[in-house]
Amino acid sequence: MSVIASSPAPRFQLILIKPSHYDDDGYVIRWWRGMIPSNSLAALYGIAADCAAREVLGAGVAIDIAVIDETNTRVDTRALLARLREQNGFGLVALVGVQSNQYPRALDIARPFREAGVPVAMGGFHVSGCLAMLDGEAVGLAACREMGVSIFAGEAEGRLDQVIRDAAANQLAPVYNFMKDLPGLDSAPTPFLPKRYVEHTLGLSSSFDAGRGCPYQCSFCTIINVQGRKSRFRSADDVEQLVRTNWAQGISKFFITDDNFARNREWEAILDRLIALRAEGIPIGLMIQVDTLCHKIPRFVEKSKQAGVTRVFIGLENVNPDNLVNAKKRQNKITEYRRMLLAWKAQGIITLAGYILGFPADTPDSIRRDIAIIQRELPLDVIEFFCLTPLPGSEDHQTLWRDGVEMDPDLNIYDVEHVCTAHPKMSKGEWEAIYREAWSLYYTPAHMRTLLRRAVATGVPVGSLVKILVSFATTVRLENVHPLQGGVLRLKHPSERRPEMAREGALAFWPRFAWETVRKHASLAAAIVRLVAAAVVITRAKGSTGYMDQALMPVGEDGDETLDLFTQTIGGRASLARAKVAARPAA
Ligand code: B12
Ligand code: SF4
Repeated sequence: MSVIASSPAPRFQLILIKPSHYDDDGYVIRWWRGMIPSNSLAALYGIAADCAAREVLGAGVAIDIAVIDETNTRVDTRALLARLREQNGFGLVALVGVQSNQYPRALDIARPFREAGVPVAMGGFHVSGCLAMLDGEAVGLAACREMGVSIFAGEAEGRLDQVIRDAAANQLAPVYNFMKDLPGLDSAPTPFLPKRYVEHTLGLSSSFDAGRGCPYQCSFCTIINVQGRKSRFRSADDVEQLVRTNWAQGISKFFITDDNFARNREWEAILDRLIALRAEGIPIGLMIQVDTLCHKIPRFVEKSKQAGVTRVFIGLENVNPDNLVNAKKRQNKITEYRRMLLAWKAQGIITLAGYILGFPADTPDSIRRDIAIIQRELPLDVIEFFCLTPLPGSEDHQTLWRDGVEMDPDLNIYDVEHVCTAHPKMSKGEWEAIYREAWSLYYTPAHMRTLLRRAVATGVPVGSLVKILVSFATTVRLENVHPLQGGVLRLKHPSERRPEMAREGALAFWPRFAWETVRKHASLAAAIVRLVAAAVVITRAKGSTGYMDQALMPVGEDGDETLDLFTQTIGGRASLARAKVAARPAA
């Protein structure tokens, strides 16, 4: 938090809070160190710092900006209220990047501020998605109106001035709706967080979105309905400037958060600029997110490597084409999966894939079969499982809502780790059980050894892979949260329990918390020792660089037609047949 200088004129206190959400026991998910910094906070900070520099409240009226990411910092309401009181309540609490699962927590954070008469505004995917797809009341938006929390739908670039001025005049509008007017990003303030905030996450990396929007139409996706399907992008000049600003504070590792960087129309200019900056000596390291056809874009994979990409997240989602068609994810061609993954492997880049469980054709047995096929036949390093969830803002949610189909009323569990609606073939219990089982099916000690062998053979950095495997193999089992919500050393406080759940006494809470912490860390230490030992043995083994298995085999001329990937499902056979027809030379 910035220090308030004593001054006779009140200074506007802009408090940016990114809420976390509650775990299954009702406690806020918070860590000593988070895994990944919040890009929503970085985006808002960049825009707010620009407002402060331009003195949008008038010449000489200072704006102090405080940043709190609740996943790694406790929201000390009392201290924040005292700070606001010192400035005669001149300020705004901005609840930033609030997702549906964070909405109940965001309201709980807002309550004491509203009771004290402090202006509060909320933005992010929940309110934007609801206003884009629903009637302006659903889901739960009435709670904001009742509490006097202002709803901001759309993007803050070019609009935060107005919100700050309205808050300063204590005249926030109940709703700001810019959903039909998404801003261009060229020359917009770029995401930025001062180092003192970035240090609350591991690995000193920051983030930026080089663009927004995706051309595809996946029915479970909220992004296209909030950020649109047209590619809006930052210029290479803006990206260079943000890299330099970060490097000035010693940060050169970035997560580019575009949901599909391969469809950012400026990808090549941006990568070329990053390549030039690396040549200058800035040790840029990048993680990007792409689609399964990215390898078909000439030069994309190679330039990604040259620009410093070390990890790539791919929206694989499923290996059963029937499920992909059902989700309108027709662009995912399973016949291309191996080519795409091998293209990244050829560059020594770690591949991570999102995999959704609970599509209509899924059953516990089909999921077990598909995971085994992936292990055997796809050269993929890391997989993350999610439950198919009707996220507010998605077409799936809109359809169920319109049809009056029952969905769980507790938004706190819309975190893609919980089951929120019925499935045609699995009971809720079966679905929940196979979600948990999937993690242990994939991350077996034997398969992790195979992944390490493949890494040694393909030049993937083994140390980095070990770190990721530790997190993905243990977080669900030990912490009961998804690795994307994970961190180091879980922190809890009795006062941070969901108000709907009984507050525990100190004597019950602290001894149990201490014992849980010791138990979990002993188990974590054992997992680390096992994996590191396996990595050392495998790296030193004679002939390790020549390791080969089914997954690493080059795609055959026959398109691998005997693989289980294609023979085990009707859709798989049909996909292969279609791919063969497409590959046939024209008569
Ligand atoms: C990067 C990312 C992450 C990162 C970092 C989190 C972050 N928010 O930066 C990581 C990997 C940690 C992550 C984790 C998760 N994520 Co995520 N993530 C994203 C992603 C790809 C980009 C976020 C981003 O930077 N967007 C760009 C910023 C600038 O947009 P924005 O946040 O909407 O903010 C703009 C406006 O909304 C507005 N605004 C926002 N707040 C405010 C406040 C005020 C007062 C005002 C005026 C304006 C304003 O102005 C901003 C600038 O224009 C989004 C998808 C997307 N395209 O946004 C998913 C997304 C936000 N994530 C999602 C989910 C579900 C999760 C997880 C729950 C998954 C899981 N189980 O682990 C966790 C939750 C962890 C957490 N604590 O946040 C969902 C949320 C859907 C929903 N309706 O709730 C999304 C939309 C993806 C999806 N599947 O649909 N995520
Ligand atoms: S490819 Fe990804 S971002 Fe694009 S529509 Fe599908 S899920 Fe959404």
